[in-house]
Amino acid sequence: DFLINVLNHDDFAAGKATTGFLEKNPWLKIDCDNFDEKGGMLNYIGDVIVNKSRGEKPNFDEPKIPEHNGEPDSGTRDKLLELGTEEFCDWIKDTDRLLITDTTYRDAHQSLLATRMRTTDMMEIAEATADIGSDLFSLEMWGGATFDVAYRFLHESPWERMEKLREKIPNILFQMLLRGSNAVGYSNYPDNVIRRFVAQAAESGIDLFRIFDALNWWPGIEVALDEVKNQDCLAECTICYTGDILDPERDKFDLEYYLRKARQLEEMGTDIICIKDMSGLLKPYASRKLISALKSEVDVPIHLHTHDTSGNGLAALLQASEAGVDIVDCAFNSMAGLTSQPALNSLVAALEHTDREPKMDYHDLQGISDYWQSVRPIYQDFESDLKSGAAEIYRYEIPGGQYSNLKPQIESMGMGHRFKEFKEKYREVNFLFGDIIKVTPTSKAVSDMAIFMMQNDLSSEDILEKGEELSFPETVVDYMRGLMGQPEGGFPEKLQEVILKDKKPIEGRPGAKLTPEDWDKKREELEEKMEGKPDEKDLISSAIYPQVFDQYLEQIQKYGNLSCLPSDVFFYGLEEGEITEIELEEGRSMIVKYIGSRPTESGDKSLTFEVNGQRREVIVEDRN
Ligand code: 3PY
Ligand code: ZN
Repeated sequence: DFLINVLNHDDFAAGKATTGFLEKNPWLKIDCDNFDEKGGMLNYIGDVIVNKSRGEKPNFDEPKIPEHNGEPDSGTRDKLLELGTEEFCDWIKDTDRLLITDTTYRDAHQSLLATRMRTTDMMEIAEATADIGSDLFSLEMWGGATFDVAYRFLHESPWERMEKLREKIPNILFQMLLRGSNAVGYSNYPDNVIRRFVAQAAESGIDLFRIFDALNWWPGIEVALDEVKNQDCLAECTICYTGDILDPERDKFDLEYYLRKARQLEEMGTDIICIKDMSGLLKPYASRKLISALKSEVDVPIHLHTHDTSGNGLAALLQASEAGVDIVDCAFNSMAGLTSQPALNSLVAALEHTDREPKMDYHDLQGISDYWQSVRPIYQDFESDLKSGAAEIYRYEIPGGQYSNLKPQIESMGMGHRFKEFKEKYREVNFLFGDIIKVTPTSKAVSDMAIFMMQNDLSSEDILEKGEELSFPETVVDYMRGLMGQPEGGFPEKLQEVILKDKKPIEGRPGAKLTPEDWDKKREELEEKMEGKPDEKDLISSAIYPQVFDQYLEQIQKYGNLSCLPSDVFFYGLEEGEITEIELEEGRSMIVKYIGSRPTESGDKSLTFEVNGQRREVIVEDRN
C-alpha cells in the first residue's frame, strides 16, 4: 500500500518529490502503518465506540454544498496583492458599500461551540465560500483560542488547517486574531517567539493580523505590529471596548479615551483600526457616536467587531454603517447570534437597496448558512444552553466565549445553582480591580478571582482587610504583577500589595524580560520526540504550547492524522453496520464498516471492522 501511495502521489509522479516528501505527506504512511498494520485510526474509532463518552450520535442531515463555480471571482486578497497595503487601505476608504468579514471559521465557533469546529467541516464548504463569498472583505479563520484547541482537543494541526484552506480559498483575505505579546496563548512569550510566529503565520496564509492587547496597553502590541509590517501584511491594531460611552458615570472609558487610543495607534503606523467589542457592550447609539467620532478623528479605515450577546448586535452594526464604518464582522446566520457575531445574511438583506448595499445576494449566501446549519448538530455537546439575548451582559461585561463557557465551568464545580451570584461577583471584582478591560487573559484573572471569593465567601472588604493571609489564584497574582501589561490608571495600590505580598511588580514590557527561545535546543528536543525532522511550524508550536504539542505528537504517533475522520465519527464513532468514507487525501478514500464487538477474556473489547472490504480486528480497553 505504502509503495502504491507513493507512486500515485502527484508530486512523485511529476518528479517533484524532494527530501522531506514523506514527512510532508504523513498520510502515505498512515494508510499503511496505521490502518493496515497497527490499526491506529481504527483503534481511535474503536475507543470512541467502546467508551462512548458522548452518548448517542445526534440525528443530522447530510450537509449539502451549495452550487458554485470551480473558479472563484477575484477578491480582496487579489486586490491586496495587486495594490500593496497602503493603496489597498485607500481602496477600502473609497468603497461605498459596507465591507463584511465573516467570522464563522474562528470567533463564531469559539463563542458558540467551545472552539471545536474541525478542519474537515471547514474544508467541505471552502470552495463554495470562495465563490459565493468572493465579495466578502475577509474571513477571520485563525488565532484566538483556535490554535490551542485544534491541538489539544481535536488532535489536528492548526497550520495544516490554514494551509489547506488557503489552497481552496485563494481569493479572500485571511484574517487572524493575535493576542499581542501573548500570541495565541495566555501569557507573554519572548520577542523572538512572537516574531517567528507572525512570520510563519504570514508564510502559511494570513494576510491581515488583528492585534490586541487586553489592557489597550500599546507596548504589549509593539513587537507583533513591527513584525506584521516586516511581513508586508495588513496590521489591524485593536482597541478593546468596555464600559458605556453613553453613561456619564463610566468616565474612565469615555469617548475621549477611545479617540486618544485611536490617535496613538494611527501614529504607531497601523493600517486599519479595529474596535473590538468582545462582550457586546457597544449599544447601538454608542456605536453611532463612537464611529462618527473616530471617522473624523483618524484617517485609517475602521473595522468594527461586536458580539450579539444582548441581541442588539445588528442594530449596533447598522448604526455604525450609518456613521461610516468601513468594515464590520458578522457570521453566517446559522452560526450567528447570541454570544457569536451578528447575522451576516440578515445584515446583507437589511442593506439591500441602500447606498451601503454590500454587493452580495443574501439568497446565494443562504446555501452557506444552510450548510453550517446541518453541520451544527454534530457539535451539540459543545453548545451552551443560552436561548435568548441577554441584556444583563451590559451589567456583567463578560466576553462572548467566556459567557457561554462559564456556566458549565461553575456547574462542574458544583456551584451551578449560584451562577447569578457568580456573575455579580465577576462585576464586583471588575470594580475591585479598578474597572478594567476584560478579555483574554484579564477576563480569566477576573473570573478566577470571582470564583475564589465565592468559594471562600469573601467580599471586596474582606480581601482588603484579610487578604494578607490569603493565597490568591495564579492568574490574579500575574495580573497584579504586571505580567498581563499595565491597566489604564494603574493598579489599585492597596489591593496590589495584599495580593503580591513580598513579590515585586515588574516594570515595562513582560516579554522584554523573558529569556529568548533557544531554537537549536528546541530542535534537538523535538528531534527526540518526533519521527521525522521538526519543521519551523513544529518548533513554533512547541515554543508556544510545549505540553499540548507533546501530547499532540503522542496522539498522532498512536492514532495517525485524525483530521481526516468525518466529525460524526471523530466524536461518536460508528454504530454497528454503519459505513463511513474516510478521505485520507483528495481522491484517496478508505471505506470503513463497523461490524460489531465481543468481550475478550481479559475484559477488554475486540472490535471487527471492514476496511476497503478486508476484515480487521482491534482490541480496545473497556473503561466503562
Ligand atoms: C480571544 O482572545 O480568543 C478572543 O476572542 C478575545 O475576544
Ligand atoms: Zn470576538
